[in-house]
Order: sequence, then C-alpha cells, then structure tokens
Amino acid sequence: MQIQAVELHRVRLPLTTPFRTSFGTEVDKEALLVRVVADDAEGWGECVASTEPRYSSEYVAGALDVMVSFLVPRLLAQPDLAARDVARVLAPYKGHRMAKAALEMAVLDAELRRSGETLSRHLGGIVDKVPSGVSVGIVDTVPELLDAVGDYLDQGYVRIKLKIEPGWDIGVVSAVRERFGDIPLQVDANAAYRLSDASHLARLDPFDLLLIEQPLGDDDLRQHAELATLIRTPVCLDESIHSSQSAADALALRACRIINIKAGRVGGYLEAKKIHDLAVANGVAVWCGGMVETGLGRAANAALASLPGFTLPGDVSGSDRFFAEDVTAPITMRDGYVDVPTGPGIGVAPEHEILRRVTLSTQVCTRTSR
Ligand code: OSB
Ligand code: MG
Repeated sequence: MQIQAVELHRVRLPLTTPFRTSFGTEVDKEALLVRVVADDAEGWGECVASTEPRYSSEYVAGALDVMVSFLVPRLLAQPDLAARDVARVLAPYKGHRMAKAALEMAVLDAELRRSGETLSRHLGGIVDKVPSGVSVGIVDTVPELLDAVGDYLDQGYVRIKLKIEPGWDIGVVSAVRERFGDIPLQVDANAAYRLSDASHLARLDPFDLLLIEQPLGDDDLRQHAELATLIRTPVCLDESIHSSQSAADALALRACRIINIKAGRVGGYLEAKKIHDLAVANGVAVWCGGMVETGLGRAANAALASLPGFTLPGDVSGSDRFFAEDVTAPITMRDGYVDVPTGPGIGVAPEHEILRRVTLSTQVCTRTSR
C-alpha cells in the first residue's frame, strides 16, 4: 500500500491509582496513538514509550520527534509499503524501537483490516482467550498491598506480579504468601539490584515464585547468567531483550529461563513473533508483558499472547486495572481471561469522542508535506 498520511495523537489518561515501580511513579498515562491512512486502508498503532526515559531511553516527546523528523517521512516516501518491510525501511535509523513498533503496528493493522484477517491469526495464535495476570505496583505499607492483591484475586486475576525494590521485597513476598497461600506469584525488580545482592535475592527461593523479572541492569546479560546459578527462582528478562538477536544471546549465555515479550520494546509485533519462535525452538517459556497500554495496545497484546509459546499468564489485564475510561471500548477480564479480539486487524480502534477529549496535541504528516 502507499501511505498518504500519518496522524500522531499525543494523549493523556489519568490512572485510577498511581503506578509505582523501582524506577518511578506514574500518575497519568501518556501515549502516542498513530493512525496510518492509505488509499484503501487505515490502521492504528500505539507507542509504548513513557513520559520520562526511566524504563528505557525512549520517551513520548522523543518518540514524537523521531517519528516526525525521520521515521514517518521515510515511510511516506515508499511507493509501496507492506508491514513486513517497515523494520527494514526504518533500519537506517538506529534504536527508537518503540517508535518504530508503533508505526509497524499501524501499517500491519491497516493491511489486516483490508484483508479481513485478525492480528492473532496472522501471528499464529491458537486460542480465543488468554489468561490474565496483573502487575501490582509498590505502595506505602504491606496492609495496603495485601488489600490490593486481595482485590485483584477477588476480581479473578489468575496471577499476581509484585513490583519489588531493595527494602520492598522479601518481607512483602512473605506477607503475600502468608495471606494468600499458593497463588501463582512472581516479582519484577526493573533492574533495581546488583549481582552482589545475590544472597539477598536467594532469600526469595523458599517462596516458590514463578520467576523474578529483570533483577539486574539492562546490559548485564553475563551477570544475569551468574545470578541464575546463585538463586533458585527462575530468572526472566524484560529490559535486557531488545531484539531476536539479544534474545538469542541471552539464551546462549543462559542468562534467563523465561522471556517477557513486549512488542514495543523489541521494535514491533513481527519481531516479537520471531522471539517467540526462537524461545519455542529452545524450549524457553515466554509471556506477554505490558506497558500500561490503552485498549489499543492491550488488544494487540492479547493477540500476541494467543501464540502457543505464551505458556505463562501475561500482564494482559482489563482496562479498569489502570483507567476509569479507556480510548477504546474497554478490554474486560472475565473469569481470569481476556478475549482475543475477533475483528480484522487489531480488532479495536480509539473511539472518536473519547480520543478528542484525551488528546493533548495532534500532528499530521502527509506525502505532500514531507
Ligand atoms: O517492567 O513490566 C514492566 C509497566 C510499565 C513499564 C514497565 C513495566 C510495566 C509493568 C506492566 O509492570 C504493567 C501492565 O501494563 O500491566
Ligand atoms: Mg518488567
């Protein structure tokens, strides 16, 4: 298809409660929603960069700039563009995987809407609903956390992930185990520890966690491999995995037994599928991470999580986990599952009236303005 225009909508949604991790606290969710318009098709994508460059180097204003200055003009210059070409076309510009992923997602959505195929089917999905886990942020007190976890379990979430950091780890996990027993439980450190904390992290061993996500720094593959020999909890990587190449490196180094796949972090849903395939070939479990996406990104994540290698519940929670009002029809978790969308493409799109209300700014790039 030939792309005629790309609209970039910067939106802000208030979170129902602040979301705190070892790298900071978010009160509002900002996102860039991308609409690609071709002659006979249109599609939507979501950029998962956060407001500040704390999870990774990308951030909303930076993503917007690189899209407008470099990525979008390059896409608009292609006389014929397929989703499978987007990564190669944008490859001369280094990094900026979240920005690239959002553009590829929108082109892919347009293509699939035109052909009538669902994203799930296109990627190789095999189920019509996916188990729904929830990521629980750091809070001020243990009783407050226990209330939150109890609430999510009552709602039906099938797996709890606790954000941890030094000072909010062993005691917290112990308290949750004591109160809720043998529930599927895992932790995410977002790179808050050093290899010298290994004996401290080994104190999580008795709690039979499903995994510990990204205990050490983004670049510490070798250290993760060493840590994995010092603790019993399976090591899972998030921030360290940028591509199928770095996934292959991590597996070769035995730096992890499990991979959290986020399409935005690795440059798109097509690269995410490659990592899935690589993990399956190596007998490594994967699960679908989240970036506090709007319903658009969540719907696409549900499609990704429907692939056969996603054998652990993902951070694919309902819209109401974070938002009082989503930009799409709400994603709902029912009896522990989220439905994989059945409409063509991603299967959902922002609702015009809501989008208008939450939009901070819109930038339109056209073939003629490039
Ligand atoms: O490390 O998995 C993470 C949210 C924002 C940035 C990083 C992470 C998260 C989550 C997932 O924990 C939250 C979600 O989208 O459900
Ligand atoms: Mg994580």
